Amino acid sequence: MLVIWGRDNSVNVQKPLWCLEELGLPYERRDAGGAFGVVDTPAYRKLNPNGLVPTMVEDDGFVLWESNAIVRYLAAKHAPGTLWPIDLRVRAEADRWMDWQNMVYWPAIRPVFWNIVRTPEADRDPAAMEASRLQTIEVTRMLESHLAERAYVAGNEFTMGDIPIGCGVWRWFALPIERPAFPHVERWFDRLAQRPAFRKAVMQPLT
Ligand SMILES: N[C@@H](CCC(=O)N[C@@H](CS)C(=O)NCC(=O)O)C(=O)O
Repeated sequence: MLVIWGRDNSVNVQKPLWCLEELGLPYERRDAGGAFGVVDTPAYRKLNPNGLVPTMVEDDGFVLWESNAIVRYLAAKHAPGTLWPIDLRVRAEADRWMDWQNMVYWPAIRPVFWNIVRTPEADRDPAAMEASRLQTIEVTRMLESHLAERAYVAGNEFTMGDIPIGCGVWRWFALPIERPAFPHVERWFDRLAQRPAFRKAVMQPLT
């Protein structure tokens, strides 16, 4: 059976888990990372030299790491025409927002998320938290204007492009922080929240 290594509270692990739930494929998730350790063992490093989660291992031993690469692979293999757009320009749009989540959105929100969720109150850095909150608002304006004209990030259908940023925006809405209204992002998020796969893999209390 396909195996996903990684703790289920990780934003990057939740991406392939959500994808697999959408696809209805059987898989086994094995705890690794954070308090579970594992990622520094020689056996794990052989699978993933980064010592990070997630790592996917297929039945025949094929190994893949990098969360967005795993989502792309699974979508291309199992869902061409739906999660994996066939039209090159639609697929490029999905790809773009996947990369944007990794390179722009997650670096913006990570400090405030990490301080609130993973750092004891006495050790938090209020200046870094505030800078991160403001930076997340700034970058979310891009998503807001993009979603003003389409239902999902790559057009009017749900695709793999919605998966990484959906995982990120769940954290934004779940954090106890002040946020301006982003009506288009909220409407898009409400659509995602109607998907059982998203609720199961992602919309869980932040830990
Ligand atoms: N670019 C990598 C980043 C992976 C990553 O940073 N994973 C974090 C969890 S979100 C991790 O493994 N942290 C160390 C740990 O959990 O022990 C990806 O998208 O897969």
